[in-house]
Amino acid sequence: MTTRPTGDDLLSVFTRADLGGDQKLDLMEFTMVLDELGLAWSRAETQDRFEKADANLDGFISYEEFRAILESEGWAGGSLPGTHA
Ligand SMILES: [Ca+2]
Repeated sequence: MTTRPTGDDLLSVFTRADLGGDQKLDLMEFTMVLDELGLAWSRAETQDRFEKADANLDGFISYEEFRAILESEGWAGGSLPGTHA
């Protein structure tokens, strides 16, 4: 059954990956999120996305930044790749 990610799902994924519980993701945590979402990126691509997502350049991805990068790439709101079954 295909379920499309809602904001709550994204928050859930974000919270699970946020091992430090500080409401932001470092590069390692961000990589875990991508893995959980079934997005297979190379390390270089992941780093590139991370740097793009980090809008305020503090070295971490906040939930807002996380949402923004997912939306900009078209994953939030129901267009995750369907191949991850
Ligand atoms: Ca940031």
